[in-house]
Amino acid sequence: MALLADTAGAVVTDRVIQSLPQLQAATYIGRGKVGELKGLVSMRAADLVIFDDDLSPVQLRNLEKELGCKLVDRSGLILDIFAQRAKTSAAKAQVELAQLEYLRTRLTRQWTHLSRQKGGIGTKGPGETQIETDRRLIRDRIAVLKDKLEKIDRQRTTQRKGRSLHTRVSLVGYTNAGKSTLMNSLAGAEVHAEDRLFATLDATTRLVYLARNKQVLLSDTVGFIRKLPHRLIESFKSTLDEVRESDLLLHVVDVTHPARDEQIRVVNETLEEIGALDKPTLMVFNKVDALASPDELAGLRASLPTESVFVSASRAIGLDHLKERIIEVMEANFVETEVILPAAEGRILTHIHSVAEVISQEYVFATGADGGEPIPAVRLHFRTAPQHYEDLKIQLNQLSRLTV
Ligand SMILES: Nc1nc2c(ncn2[C@@H]2O[C@H](COP(=O)(O)OP(=O)(O)OP(=O)(O)O)[C@@H](O)[C@H]2O)c(=O)[nH]1
Ligand SMILES: [Mg+2]
Repeated sequence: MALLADTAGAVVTDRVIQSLPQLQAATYIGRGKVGELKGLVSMRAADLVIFDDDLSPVQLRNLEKELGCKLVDRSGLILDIFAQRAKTSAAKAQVELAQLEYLRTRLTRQWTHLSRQKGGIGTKGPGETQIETDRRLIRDRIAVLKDKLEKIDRQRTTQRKGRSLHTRVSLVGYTNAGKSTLMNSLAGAEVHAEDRLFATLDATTRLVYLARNKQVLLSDTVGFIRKLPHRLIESFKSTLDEVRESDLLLHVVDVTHPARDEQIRVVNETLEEIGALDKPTLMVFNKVDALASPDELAGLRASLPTESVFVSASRAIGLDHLKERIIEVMEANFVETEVILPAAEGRILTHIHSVAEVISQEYVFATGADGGEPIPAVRLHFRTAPQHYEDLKIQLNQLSRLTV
């Protein structure tokens, strides 16, 4: 929460915590706490009170009135940060849509004062008319944004289809875990990374060389956070499609974070929510350089699942091992096959060599199904990714069948 506030540009002066057996419907926190908070607000001359939970419009209104300063709840704050950080037109549209959806449920708040003043009960006062006008404007704007996002969505789907022959890997993880830094180290890319939350809002995709003839498309995505507003997840659908359609996820964890385990849980819950929990996933524990001692790393290695990978994205430690693990996972579902091709089919032969791992290649003479003279041919035994195999099968089916 403190990091979120800092990211939004606020300076935190005090923190107030209350454990209540039951929430107060009117003010969320108890009466005594409201008084205490009010005292702090005036003593510090605070401009803003932030709640680490979502408040109802009524609670927001009541508390704002009592405290005499601006109030933001957790969703409101996260939306604000997203709005500040959105750079591309897609991210901006996604954030604005989420903001309007948030505002729509809270519209009454701004106008109650006016409507009570100018219009009596049962009469249609100017305040109420204003609300209706605003509602209509918001509805229209939401329709425009949804339309725009649908277009972007279609474009991105086409772009992704064009890349479908590559194995696709997505970086996922809690915000600030080091996803963009890892992307930069692996791809030699210049993706924006910083010690603030939600540095990345848009998916960026780069080609990463793992080994000779082995490359994947790696995508960096928006970070997850505890209690991520639901409407944000929905409006970022197109960015998150990248995750949903990946062949492999790299779940990046800040190993030094005190709430590490909770962050892992939150990420898994969010993955479940977007329907990507069943993807093959490698756990990547990042920032090992910042651990207190080598003993701590040894302890972690022993306590975490053996297939976990430990890296330092910023110091480029453990990246070779990570690449090997990615190759292993990729190759686990490779298809192995043998074909006989006319030696004259140079184009297909070259293609196979570029997308597959050739186990053996032998020059033979082969005859077609219709008999006839044997022709020079090549017998190839190779392994390749399922998507390449499907693509090759289509090309090979156009040739006549040869036997030796
Ligand atoms: N010590 C240390 N710091 C790291 C490492 N990797 C990343 N960081 C720092 O962690 C902070 C966050 O890094 P980012 O790469 O922006 O994190 P992210 O996961 O992309 O964050 P969001 O885009 O906000 O979700 C930055 O200050 C990085 O310099 C690492 O291996 N070691
Ligand atoms: Mg990032």
